[in-house]
Amino acid sequence: MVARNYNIPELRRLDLEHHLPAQANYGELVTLGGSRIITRADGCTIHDGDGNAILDGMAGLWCVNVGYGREELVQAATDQMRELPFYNTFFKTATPPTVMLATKLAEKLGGDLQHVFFNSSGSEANDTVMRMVRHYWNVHGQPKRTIFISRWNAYHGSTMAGASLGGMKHMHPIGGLPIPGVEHVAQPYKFGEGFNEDEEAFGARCAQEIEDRILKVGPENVAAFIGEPVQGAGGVIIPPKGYWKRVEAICKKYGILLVIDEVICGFGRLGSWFGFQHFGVTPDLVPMAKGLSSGYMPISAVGVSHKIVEVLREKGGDFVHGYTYSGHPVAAAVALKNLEIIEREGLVDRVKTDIGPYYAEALKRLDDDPLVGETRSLGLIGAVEIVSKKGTNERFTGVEGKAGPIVRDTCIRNGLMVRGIRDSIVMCPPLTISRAEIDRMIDIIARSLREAEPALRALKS
Ligand code: PXG
Repeated sequence: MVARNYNIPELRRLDLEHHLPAQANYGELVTLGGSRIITRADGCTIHDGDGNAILDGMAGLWCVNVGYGREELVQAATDQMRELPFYNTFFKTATPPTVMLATKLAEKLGGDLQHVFFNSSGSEANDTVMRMVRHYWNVHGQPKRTIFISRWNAYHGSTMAGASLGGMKHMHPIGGLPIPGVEHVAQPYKFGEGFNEDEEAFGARCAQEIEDRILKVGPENVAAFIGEPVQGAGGVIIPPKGYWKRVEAICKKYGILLVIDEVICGFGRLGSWFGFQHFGVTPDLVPMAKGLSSGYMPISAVGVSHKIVEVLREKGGDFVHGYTYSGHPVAAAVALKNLEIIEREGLVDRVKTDIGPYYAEALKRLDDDPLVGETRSLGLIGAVEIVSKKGTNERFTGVEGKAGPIVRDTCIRNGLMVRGIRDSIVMCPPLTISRAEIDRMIDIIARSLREAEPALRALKS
């Protein structure tokens, strides 16, 4: 494709003038003179309007699993738009791609997870979860079961329900959140909160906090526990061995539904179709988005167990919930084709047996860096913790939060897109990334750490 010629300075001016981007500091944007304009992408590389080619270590926003520039996805969208660009699923109607996608997802989810509700975003999926779970308990004769237990630093979206379920403290004041009925407990963040503890003991302690909270609020009031297999936006928090099995057992013990948010971990990221399969647990509901369409179209879904659907069928009446774009046929057609690509190219297995292990080895090259406290990864999601004192988890300012963005900005200047999360940088590249690209990623991070060191050391004063 021939690159279009944009007037970038004018776009940046208009961006400032008219566009309010997501999760931004609008004052800071004015100082910066507007957003970075990304104009095109191919493979694992994005291109900005200033002519920079940037290796996309974040797969867009944790989502472009099959990489950019997939003509097949363009074709799937075009064909579907020609045949039927839109129809809803409200009035006892469905469209072929919607039904076929639900069937495909049921196959991949396996077991009792045989039903699928569609939405357009991960946040909407979690709103659906909240309403469906509370409705289920209500019609199932246990109306007091309304409380959701979640973790601090979890990310479940940006809507009123999504951000409430999430445990990002800085998000809560915006809009007066959390809404009632959400309890937050410890995250299984060993490097940050269990540094000197035995791994399994730390995992057990975090799981115990869930049980303690259930007992505190009364098991008869608890509807569900929700968690990401690996917390993504929270900083790639990989739970200790045994943690998820313990959480599942606690949920079972008190008859609480287990919701596993696969918005980031689903579709191969951890080397399995879903993160819950990697950790060997069985959820009752599974919100998913992002990698479902590799970000080519906005679409999300909630996998729902048959046990829940049986109750809804028997006693649920009208489930008065849904979105105009629930099961959008073009989005569904693109998602179907995306899943076909993931299957045909064996991307899930590639992450598990080839590129995931390669990534883990490559990250270890950073372990000796004086600024690196820990590198960790699972499949193709990883983090580098930045510390002020080697061998500890001490941070540059003495408090959390400043180092990640400094190193991130340096990485971007050096041609690598990463996320800076508090005092870490995280990487979540497309599942198609090559070994050479991973090597380049690690080289850029190593170089950026050196370049950022003076700015980091200056933080201390
Ligand atoms: N659940 C999880 C686990 C997510 O990571 C959502 C739900 C919400 O999805 P939508 O499509 O409504 O955004 C997400 C989204 C970040 C960042 O700062 C992460 C997400 C979204 C925006 C920014 O890394 N994850």
